[in-house]
Formats: sequence, C-alpha cells, structure tokens
Amino acid sequence: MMRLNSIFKTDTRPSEITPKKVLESRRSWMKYGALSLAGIALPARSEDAVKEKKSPLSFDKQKSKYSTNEEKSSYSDITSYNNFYEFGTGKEDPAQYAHQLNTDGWTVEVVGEVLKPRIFDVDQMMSLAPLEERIYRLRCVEAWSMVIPWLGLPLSKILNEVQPTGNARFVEFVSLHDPEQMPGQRRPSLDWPYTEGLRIDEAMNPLTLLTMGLYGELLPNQNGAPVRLVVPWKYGFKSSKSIVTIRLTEHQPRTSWNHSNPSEYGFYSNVNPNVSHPRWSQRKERRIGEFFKRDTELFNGYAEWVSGMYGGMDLSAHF
Ligand SMILES: Nc1nc2c(c(=O)[nH]1)N[C@H]1C(S)=C(S)[C@@H](COP(=O)(O)O)O[C@H]1N2
Ligand SMILES: [Mo]
Repeated sequence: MMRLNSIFKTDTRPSEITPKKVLESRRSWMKYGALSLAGIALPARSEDAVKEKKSPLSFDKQKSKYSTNEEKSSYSDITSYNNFYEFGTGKEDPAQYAHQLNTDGWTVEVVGEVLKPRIFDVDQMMSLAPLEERIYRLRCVEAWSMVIPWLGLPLSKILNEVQPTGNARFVEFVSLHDPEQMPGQRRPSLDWPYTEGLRIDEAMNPLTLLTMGLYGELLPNQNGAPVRLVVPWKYGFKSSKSIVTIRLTEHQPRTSWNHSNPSEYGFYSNVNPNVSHPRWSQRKERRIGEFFKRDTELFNGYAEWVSGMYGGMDLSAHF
C-alpha cells in the first residue's frame, strides 16, 4: 500500500517467537458460541457464566468446502504481523497497541437500502448461522500472504435479515472512528473512518465471511475484533476490521485506499497476477514463514467460485 511502501521495502517480518498457546490467550470460543446459540443474553460477556456452560460445539469444526488444504500460518504470525492503520502503520503496531480497543457491548448497524434496518450485537450476529471454520488465504497487496483458520458466518445471512431493497447495488463497510481508542486516527494516514465496499453480488457470495474468530478463538483486537470481513479473493485491504456500520447503497461507495490513491488501489481489488500495481509486479507472493516466493493465482485461487461475477469485465480497467 502506498504508505507502507516507504517503510516496508522488503517483506521482512518479526522473528518467529515461540508460538503462543492459543487456548491461554482468551476464554473458550466454543463455550461462548454455544451460549449465544442458546439465546442466552451475555451482556457483560461474563467469564463465569461462560465457564459454567458445558454445551457442545456451536460451530462446525469440520473444514468447510471452501477451506484450503494448505499449511496454516502460525498463530503468532497471524497475530503479530498485521495491517491496522488505526493503531499505526507499522506491521507490529497493531499487536502492540490494539489492546486499547474496548469491544464490550459492540454493535453493528445494518442500514441504507433495506426494508428492515437493524442494530445487531455480536451475539445476535453469531446466532444467525452456525459458525464455520474456514481456512482462507489472505493475500496482501504488498506481496505477502498467510493461511488463516477463520471463524465466522456468510455475510449473506446478515444481509438477508434486513431485506435489501431493489436499489441495493453495493455494500459499504465502515470501521470504528474513535481517536481516543485508536491512536493512528490522530494522524491523517488515511481518511477516517476506514471505509470499504463490495458490489452486492460480491457481498452475497458465499465466500464472503463475517468473521468473529480465528484458530478457534475470538478475534484478537489486532485482527479486527469483534467483527471483521474476510473477502478471500481480494487483496487484504478489502477485509475491513472492527466494523460498526454496514450500509447498502445504490451508488458505489467511496473506499479509503481508492480515495487515498486511485491510480494504485481500485474499487474491485481482485487478486490478479496479470495486473501490476503501478510500482511493482503482483505476479508473486511470499507466504509468511517461507523463503521462496510462489506464483500468485488469479482471484487468489478462488476462481471457481467467483470468476462468474466478472464475466465480460475488463479486469485491468476494473482493478
Ligand atoms: N479498519 C481497518 N481494516 C483493515 C485495515 C486497516 O488498516 N483498518 N488494513 C487492511 C489490510 S491492508 C490488510 S492486509 C488486512 C490485514 O488483516 P490481518 O492483520 O488480520 O492479517 O486488514 C485490512 N483491514
Ligand atoms: Mo494489505
């Protein structure tokens, strides 16, 4: 990304520390999820209330048919090498500063071109569908990638709840704007709040995941807690973190990276080895943790599920 470029000329990464024990970091996701599904209100997300429950898994731990078989990136890489400009432009800033974000009582408003606008809390969103583990590649525009076991539900489940009108052609995602909690927002590194968007068919595509967890746990703040998007066939910046508003619109929404540098970041941002970034080729990527680069695949390897949405489109014009 434009401003990363000067700082990260190479894709070096923090040295691999001993992988954290996933389970020690947060309370058990599975019990929390089970509570939500049972419809029990959990306003304070009380640890004690969670511990008392011994319910079965609330999400399908089977790999979804959309999962890749590739080796997963380590939990420590996934949670220590991040992009989250609200907490600074350095890859290590989010892990260092994002704990300042208080996600208690978080809500997401789903508004705009819908018949039934609604405010969801996180439990309500999680109860709309069984949570699914999906192992997706996240491929960032700066030529690195990871394989991440995400936990979430298709965004379409939420959109169907609010009943899009016939005018709903796009979906806009707005992240939290709170410079008190997000020190990076005290600087104009992007136009805040962070805003992203998809065409409605992209948003409804079953691959598009509203994500609340990874590695069987709730999302760590640096990965976009409590709720983020994962759009696996697009460059990483389309996967908005810490979302507070989902707005269905008639017109294509303005998006942060496109606005900051339209010649470098288009609205679509589909992973495409044949379309170079103005300042570098996008043909190869380094999987974090590996030495040799690998070829980048069209649509990040998800063509069989998404290429139909772009029939007849010139992908080099609509990059
Ligand atoms: N709100 C918000 N969402 C964001 C970003 C950001 O700066 N702010 N960075 C994006 C970019 S550039 C990438 S590559 C991914 C990184 O996700 P990860 O840190 O979970 O790997 O988050 C995306 N979502
Ligand atoms: Mo990115």
